Amino acid sequence: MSPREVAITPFEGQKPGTSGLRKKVNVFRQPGYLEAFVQSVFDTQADLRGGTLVLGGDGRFFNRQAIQVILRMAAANGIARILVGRAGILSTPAASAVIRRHGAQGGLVLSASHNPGGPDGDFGIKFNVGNGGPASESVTEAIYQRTTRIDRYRVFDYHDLDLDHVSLQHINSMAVEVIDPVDDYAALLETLFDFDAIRALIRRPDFRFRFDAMHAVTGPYAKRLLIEMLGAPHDAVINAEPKEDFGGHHPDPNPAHAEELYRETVLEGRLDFAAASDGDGDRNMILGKDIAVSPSDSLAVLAANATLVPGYAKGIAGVARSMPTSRAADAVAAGLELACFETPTGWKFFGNLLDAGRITLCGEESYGTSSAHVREKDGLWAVLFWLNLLAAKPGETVASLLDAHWRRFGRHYYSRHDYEAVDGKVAAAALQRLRDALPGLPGSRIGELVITAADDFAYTDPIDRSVSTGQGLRVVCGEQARVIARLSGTGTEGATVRLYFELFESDPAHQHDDVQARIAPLVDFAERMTGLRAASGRSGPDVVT
Ligand code: VG1
Ligand code: CO
Repeated sequence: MSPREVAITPFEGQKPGTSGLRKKVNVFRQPGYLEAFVQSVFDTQADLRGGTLVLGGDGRFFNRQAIQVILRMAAANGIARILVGRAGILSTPAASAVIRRHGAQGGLVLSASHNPGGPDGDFGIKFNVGNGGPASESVTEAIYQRTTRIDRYRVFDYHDLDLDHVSLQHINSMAVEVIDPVDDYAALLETLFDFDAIRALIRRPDFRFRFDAMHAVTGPYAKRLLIEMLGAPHDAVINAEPKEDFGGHHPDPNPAHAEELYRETVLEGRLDFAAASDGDGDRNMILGKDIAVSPSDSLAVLAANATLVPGYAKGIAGVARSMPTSRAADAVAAGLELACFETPTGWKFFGNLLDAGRITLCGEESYGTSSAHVREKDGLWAVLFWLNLLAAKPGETVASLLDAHWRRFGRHYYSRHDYEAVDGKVAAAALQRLRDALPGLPGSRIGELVITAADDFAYTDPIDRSVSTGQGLRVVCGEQARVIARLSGTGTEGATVRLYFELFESDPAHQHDDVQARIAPLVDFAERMTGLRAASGRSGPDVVT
């Protein structure tokens, strides 16, 4: 059998954003669109030829069709072996684990994460490299450059493979191994946590616990880990059936989209511990009775208590957080004399630090936390970590753990305000107003707070010295506060403006105030500087987390 070459012309805008190429399903269904991007990956990533590629996705609409196309193209492009998750399923952290465990040269992860799915929803594709993590900016840029010149793709004419059973099949000489999507991942997590202690906690009748898989990819993973391996009751995992359209919801684990779980746990106090994960299983939301854990605080708490967990008992090398993530982790790093790094938004920026052993834990304010066990953020890992902490500290609750943490390290009040689907020009102009004002801001005040620095964040990778500019506007009031503004790089409609607010409080007597009330002066300042609400005709943000 010889491959067929199909002539195509380049598609505009195949530039990966914060996390891969994300577009409306309709865009991806244009003839040749998916193929043009995938061929650009194969054309630029020479070590895939003769190598192993991992393939799977979050199960959203178009996942199965895309996988069949990629299999036929991979065979035509000289890939020797493909590991594909059964039914085309691999959560993002599981894909990372599989790449690492099987020494693959890379992986294609099909997901638009928390973006809605279905025929009118979003689809996405991301290339991960041999360390299991998202490709660096230089790699995605090379892929993008190739998409602007692509003139053909290579494919075998071959029937669809049966992906619903673990099996070994072939397309020409390429081996296609359909693997259990959970096995490698579950085996890896078992090496990190004290499963016996967690089992004992989960079985306690007074420990009311629930995990919401949001009809997304984590259902099978949560069932295996939480129910089969850790003995949780069957009804502890809800919405466990992955659906192509996520049941019509945003599979986004935050108080706005996991509304019911939030109400029952935080507002009504009917559960002691609740958690949710996103479309592709890399995000996590942690809730306790009467309290929601801010993702920035979650990273800080995990870092401060890591040695209680077997996988980290020997201590952690350091922590990293994305720039907009609150400096709660920095406070822990300073207190425990750990290295601490600030990177741009997006998991790809943690890869070099993890590979070099400079950090063990890392996280983002967007409900993402993980460690050196994989090169992606990992939702269920964070859930097991919290459960392990609670198991290791009998008598403590989520609320008491946070309380003790704030007393020791201070509290960073934190909130993110998203303005979604704003007209692109309006959004750009609003950010430009702030950007223009930055040089004049140091020395001026926001109420009592004095602005000490204001800039457009640029990052020099400490390992490979690569430079990334334009990573978000930040206004800093010493250790006291920050206001940050940036444009989302994952949306598919108009522009999403993210405003981030952080305020430090060291006095335990004032660590239990209303978050929005405390940051209100910062919110007013952001509006004065950007004019975003006025220009976009909005009375407030679409989503507050
Ligand atoms: C968002 C988050 C960022 C995260 C990215 C991918 O990006 O802010 O922290 O890494 O999504 O996460 P942006 O550019 O829209 O702000 V996921 O779970 O959507 O792959
Ligand atoms: Co995700």
